[in-house]
Amino acid sequence: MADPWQDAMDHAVALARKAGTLVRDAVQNDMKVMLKSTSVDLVTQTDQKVEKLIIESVTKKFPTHCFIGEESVAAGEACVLTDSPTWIIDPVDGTTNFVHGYPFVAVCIGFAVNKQLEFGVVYSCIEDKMYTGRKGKGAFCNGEALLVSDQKDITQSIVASEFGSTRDPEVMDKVFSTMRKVLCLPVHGLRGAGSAAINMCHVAAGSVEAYYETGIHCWDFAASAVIVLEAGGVLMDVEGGPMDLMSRRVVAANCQVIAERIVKEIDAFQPTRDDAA
Ligand code: LIP
Repeated sequence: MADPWQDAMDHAVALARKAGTLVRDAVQNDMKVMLKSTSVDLVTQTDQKVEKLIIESVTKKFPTHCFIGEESVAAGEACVLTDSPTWIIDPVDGTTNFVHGYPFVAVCIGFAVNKQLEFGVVYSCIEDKMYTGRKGKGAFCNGEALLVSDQKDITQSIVASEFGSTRDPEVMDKVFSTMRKVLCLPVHGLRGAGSAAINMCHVAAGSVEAYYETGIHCWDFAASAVIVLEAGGVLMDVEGGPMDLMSRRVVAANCQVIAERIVKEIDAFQPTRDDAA
């Protein structure tokens, strides 16, 4: 049977590439940096321009489809995932990297129907790496199939995480305490690309065994969630149990054993959910 969402996925890949060119060009130029939720939560005109480009183009081609976009939500739109085909967009994941010219910046497009993720496209545009995942059909980077690491021993692993976009001392205490515990398992190393999506693509590609973070948003990880699963990985909530796209928390790992081992070390907290009214 023909794939009902192939056309949408092809369009997402083409749009991510176009948007990525725009982002890459903008890195060379002076940019106006604005602030969102905190003084370390940055946004630029490029974030806004790229999201507009994607939404306008998708609306023309698929007029009935819905959107959850990082910058549209920042501008006051609701963040509600319905059963309708929905494009979940992070125009620039790793905005801080983008502002500083740190080379991990991704255009992320996730797509869900009946609240189930169908495909994800993450274009790491400075590296020119196009990651894609289609439910039931595998994950790829520049056309090469992706496979998670086969490591089952956390002490032989690299784990990725981030410091996030808040500097609330209570949150920072939990972030550091968790990092300390994970490091002292011990693991081979702790890494962070500065982009949730790229960290998760590194799990899918087998270069890190796991990634966890609390405080991210659905647009940061919807697209890469499909890529991790299709590369053979697992997704979990930071307290164990199923991953919840609106919860702002995720553990992505190469296997269940490693995901569960990390969950044991996490000092969990619950930020305001993405779908809180
Ligand atoms: C960023 C994430 C990063 C996380 C930040 C932020 P943005 O996304 O990818 O991993 O630590 O809090 O959410 O804001 O650059 O799209």
